[in-house]
Amino acid sequence: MGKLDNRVALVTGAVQGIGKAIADKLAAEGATVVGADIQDGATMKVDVSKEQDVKRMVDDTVAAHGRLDVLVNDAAIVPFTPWDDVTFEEWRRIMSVNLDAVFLTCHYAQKPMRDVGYGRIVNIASNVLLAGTPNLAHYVASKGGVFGFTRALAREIGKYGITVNAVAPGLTETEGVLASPHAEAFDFVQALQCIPRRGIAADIAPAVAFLASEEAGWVTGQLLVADGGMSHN
Ligand code: 4PL
Repeated sequence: MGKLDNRVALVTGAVQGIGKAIADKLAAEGATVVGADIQDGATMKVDVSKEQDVKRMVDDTVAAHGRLDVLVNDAAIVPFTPWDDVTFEEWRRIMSVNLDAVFLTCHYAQKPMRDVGYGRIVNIASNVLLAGTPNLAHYVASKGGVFGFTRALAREIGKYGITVNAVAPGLTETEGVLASPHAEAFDFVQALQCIPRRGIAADIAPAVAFLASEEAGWVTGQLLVADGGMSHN
């Protein structure tokens, strides 16, 4: 008996990192998981910043599985650029993938959820929206937007049985992070945490699974920070 038995879940950014751990965890809890990604290896190949791709992703999920209970927005770009080197083009690209995509997926996914009066939306933010971490200004802005949108949408669609929450991971040891300049930040970040070790993707997935479950129905519009206590000051 899993907490997501008979549920259909759509996870974006599911091929690697935190998104893969989330897809695996939801499947372990009994869900049928559709993993969407722009990279090879996904159930569905999707550019979440493209409206037609997102519409097709939701339509195909409902056509294949008859319903859509859970949407997890994990797909994102994690840049590392001092803020005055951020070009407007780079700014727009981050906003497009990290924030516009959350609007698009919610826009299309809420329809089948609303039709049955049930849904769980979990948006992956980041604890940088609390800390204002340097070299990530555009990413911080996009994640602040994700949380703001989460709050507003929760207010508007709660009456249809849909909850909308965000999870804020801290720095997490993933393929993407290890291949980036953020890999240099682990010692510094670890010193700020209550729990002194590196965060891994499997630390984040259970928080998502809880918010995606039926029993979390009284929790909506919230930010669940899963960062080893870094943001607890
Ligand atoms: C604490 O989400 O949460 C670096 C890079 N450091 O992307 C993040 C921290 C990064 C973070 C993040």
